[in-house]
Amino acid sequence: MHLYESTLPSGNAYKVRLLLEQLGKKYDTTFLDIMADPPETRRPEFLAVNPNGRIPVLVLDDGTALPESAAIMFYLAEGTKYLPESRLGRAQVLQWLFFEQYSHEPYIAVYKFCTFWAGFGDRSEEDKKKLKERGQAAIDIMERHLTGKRFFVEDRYSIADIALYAYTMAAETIGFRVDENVSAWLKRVEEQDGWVKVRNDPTGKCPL
Ligand SMILES: N[C@@H](CCC(=O)N[C@@H](CS)C(=O)NCC(=O)O)C(=O)O
Repeated sequence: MHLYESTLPSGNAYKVRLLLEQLGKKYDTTFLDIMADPPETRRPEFLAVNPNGRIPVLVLDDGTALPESAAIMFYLAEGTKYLPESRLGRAQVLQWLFFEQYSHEPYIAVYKFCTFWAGFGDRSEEDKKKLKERGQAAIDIMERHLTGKRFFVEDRYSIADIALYAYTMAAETIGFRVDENVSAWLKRVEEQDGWVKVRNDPTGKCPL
């Protein structure tokens, strides 16, 4: 398998890398510079792999290119302990994968990207406030859900936890409030077999 990811440590690519490591899968990596002009993700060679011009993309051994971190994780986790077997458990994993993509990542990932690399220069104060409020709302929903629970679905570690962990682990550093349940859950994820840290930032701008 071949993973396309970025030279900057992308949380979306981290989800896939963390799962690949926990599964003990072998894979090669191509790193693309998303800050280049034009970004390497928007050049014809890569658009032929993913017309949506975004990493991560996992190219399977038969040559099929699979983009979207949630779809890649769902594919890799099938038949493993990282995806529940029950119909409801699988649907609840999808529930949190969709939550992450619609109500969490668009705020917290963007806030992280602006904080460390892109700056907030071309965004209004109102826009910045909206990112902060909506990101915090997502973390607060996670905090309430985790009351009395160790993990998000069926109280066992799954790709729902990986999806939510990838950017939540940066939340406190970039100024979001992280309360007791989420904080304890972050540590629990880090104790899982095969857990690997997010890649270091080659530009040195992100301290995580
Ligand atoms: N929904 C996608 C989002 C992927 C995404 O936003 N990737 C960013 C890096 S984290 C990217 O490729 N940016 C470069 C570009 O847009 O050209 C996923 O979960 O995989």
